[in-house]
Amino acid sequence: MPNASARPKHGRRTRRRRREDPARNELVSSSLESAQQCLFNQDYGTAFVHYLLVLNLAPMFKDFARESFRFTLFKWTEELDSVGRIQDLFDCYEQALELFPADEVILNSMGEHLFRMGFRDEAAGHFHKALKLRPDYPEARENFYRVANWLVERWHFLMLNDHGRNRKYQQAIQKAVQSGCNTVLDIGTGTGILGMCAKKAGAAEVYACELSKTMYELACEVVTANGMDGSIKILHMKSLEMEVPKDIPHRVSLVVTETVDAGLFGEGIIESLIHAWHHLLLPPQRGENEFQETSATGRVIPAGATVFGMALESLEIRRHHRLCVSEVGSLSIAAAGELRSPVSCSPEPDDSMEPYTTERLSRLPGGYKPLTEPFTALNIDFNNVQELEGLSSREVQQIRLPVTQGGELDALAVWFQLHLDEESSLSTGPQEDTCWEQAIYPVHSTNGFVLKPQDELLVEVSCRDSFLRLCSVAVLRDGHEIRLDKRLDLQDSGNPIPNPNPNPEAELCSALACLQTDQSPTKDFCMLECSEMALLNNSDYHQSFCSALAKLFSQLKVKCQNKERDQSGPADSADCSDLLYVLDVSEGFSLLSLIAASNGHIKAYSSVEKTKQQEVLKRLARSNNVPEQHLEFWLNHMEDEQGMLKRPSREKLWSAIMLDCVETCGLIRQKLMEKASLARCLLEDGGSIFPAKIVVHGMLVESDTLLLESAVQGQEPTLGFNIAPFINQFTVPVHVFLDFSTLECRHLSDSVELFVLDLMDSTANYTNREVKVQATSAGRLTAIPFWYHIYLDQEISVSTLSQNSHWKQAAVVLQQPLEVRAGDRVHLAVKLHKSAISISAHIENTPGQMEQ
Ligand code: 44T
Repeated sequence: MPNASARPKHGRRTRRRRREDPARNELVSSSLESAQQCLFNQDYGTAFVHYLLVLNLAPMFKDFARESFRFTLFKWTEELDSVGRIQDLFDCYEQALELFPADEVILNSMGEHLFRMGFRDEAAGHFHKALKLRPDYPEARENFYRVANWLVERWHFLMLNDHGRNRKYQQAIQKAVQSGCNTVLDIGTGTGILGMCAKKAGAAEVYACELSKTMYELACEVVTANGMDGSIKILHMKSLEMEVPKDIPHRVSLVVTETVDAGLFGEGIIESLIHAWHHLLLPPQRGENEFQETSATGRVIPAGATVFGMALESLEIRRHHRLCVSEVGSLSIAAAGELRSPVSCSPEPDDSMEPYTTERLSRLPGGYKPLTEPFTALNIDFNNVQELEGLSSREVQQIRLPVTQGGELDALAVWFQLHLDEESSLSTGPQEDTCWEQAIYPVHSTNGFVLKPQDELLVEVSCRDSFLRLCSVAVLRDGHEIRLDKRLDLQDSGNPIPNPNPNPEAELCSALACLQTDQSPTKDFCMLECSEMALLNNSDYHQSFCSALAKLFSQLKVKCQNKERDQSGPADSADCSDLLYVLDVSEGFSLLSLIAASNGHIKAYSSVEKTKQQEVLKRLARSNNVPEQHLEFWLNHMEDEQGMLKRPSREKLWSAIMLDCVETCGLIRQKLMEKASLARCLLEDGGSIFPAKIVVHGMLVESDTLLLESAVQGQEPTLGFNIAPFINQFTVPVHVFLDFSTLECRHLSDSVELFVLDLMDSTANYTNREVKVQATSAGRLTAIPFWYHIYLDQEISVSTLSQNSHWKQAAVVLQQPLEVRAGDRVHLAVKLHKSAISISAHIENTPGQMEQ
């Protein structure tokens, strides 16, 4: 036997590898073959596993197999998605990204899944990465803009542009550090600004934590760019998970934070501070007279807050939170039962309900009427852990408020003063010249009850699940207490509140419907989004549909009768006694299918998905004499959503298809044109899709507000720090959810037609259009707000700008403002990519003017 152990090691290794190679190669090639075969057989799961094996064993095939691998991944994850195997789906993406970490298509697609699942922050991160890899990748760009708009990121621009706020925080931090607080933790650091203030003020140790991945990465970039990467330790975690000494070596003497939302507690500041006092902060200063070294005690900036409230009347709030009409289109909706917006702080706890929504009262369309003076709802000391802990168990506080002006009680509005220290505070009040929104606690059930100046309003203030809750419970009038929170009580007490639906027949139907489904009308309610509620209250919209549908049906009837008359009746000819088929593919809750069906002789398909909402539609069908079999729920019959627009049965074609073309936020719905061309193929001769056409209108404006919300403005560094270029990467060119009627801006032109989307004729569409607009006054052109005229047919249209619209508006904000003089002709290059609009502007006859 030769001396085996004396053999050189590398020789052994080489030989072993050589011996393994054929087997490995064989495995690779047979797996590749299997992958392709499975792909051909549409067995995507197995194909995916084979590809994983191949590409892990033989990375040199990556370029060759990239396209098929992506295709397999997308098909397989689509399947996993449809059967709810979400964890598996994300595992597949993780594995794919391990193989192709810089593949922008995979990153973008994973972002889309994340977004759909509600992980917006992570989704934004993926779209952002995809865009960084390929800045001209339009899909990722469109996705990123949509997500960036969804995130609360806009606040960061507002905050960083709010010089008053920045300076006050800086001064308070500086004072604290100079008085001896030399170890600092910034909770929810965002861009890192407060942590950097502490460092600049001379703090020896600064820590910061941030739970959002996107913001954490941004903070790291900013801190590095400002030369502080060695001196501020940033952690990607929620402060509640932090421990001493694992995450920070010892307790700190100062916590700085601005984790507050419009309702003060919505970002969890109470839990964060209770946890910080127990685990991260040095003990608080004891008595006032007792001297303790500042560096040995802990404190918090802000030191506390005072919360204010006020009752108000606002039609805008009302129409988003309760039903204000008794008829929608041709339908009586008394039998609908109780419909509620998902915002309520009723005494019965319900997880799905937000206790408040937010509005900037100064920009509320139609304004608001204060019904009481502002009152103090709560005082809280952030430096007193017992007080923080006691908040949830505090007794419900009842406040009696004299009504100062008569009106309908629509909401309680809340704002606060944030006391940074003994000297300095910030206010989020509606009168202040600040950008902050107020919290709105809508009132659901006043049944048209009107407050009078001699009344007193009874408001309950409490704190549950660390949310501040305000509830108007009763009105005191002439020594009587009239409850506002319980409808049954109201009826029992025989109080004077009128019934808004004095239709006994409909009431009876409603009662019957409730009996049949064994539901009590007071306990069981159907939840609608605020925008769905506003849609129901939008009479013009439904009336327009009613007229357009009736017109179409009578045209089709005439056409059919003509045909019947002309043809001498072979079996396949039109039979006018046949039902017409109508499909409503609106997103969310829609009554359009029922409105169509109420025309008689129509079979309508609704896309309403939620069981409770379907029940409402069924009840309404019954009470409006629509035969049960004439209303179907499309998605109940569908295995996969892909088949969405397939016709109901082979021999029937759709007479009308209703598409939901504009999102509440003011943007054209994604994939609208694809849906429209699919829908066109499914129409019977003479049938129509609604809308037939959309005309985009816009206007040139100067608006500083829009600039402040879109990017950190000016060349000046923020508090001396270089932050703007980093956060401004998240700038989006299109602003959404605007109220153009109350936007502070100067109009620089009349409104103009920007674009036409013909949904009935795709050949008439273009993706680029040059529009010339005459400036009517001089100013800085900063933005072009836009809205839509939705043409149901050639004559009937609805505008998304109308007063009772459930839509908001959007605006393109130019990267560089353009100085215009009255009379200038401004050229707008309007582009539509998929459903995203972009606009650039330049002035005619001024050579050298840069395009935006
Ligand atoms: N609110 C301004 C500031 N976070 C933004 O991920 C202030 C709004 C404002 N990170 C009225 C008045 C004002 N641990 O990036 C976010 C968020 C992060 C945390 C780690 C935690 N426990 C948290 C909690 C939140 O902090 C950042 C800021 S919170 C967003 C508020 C005059 N309306």
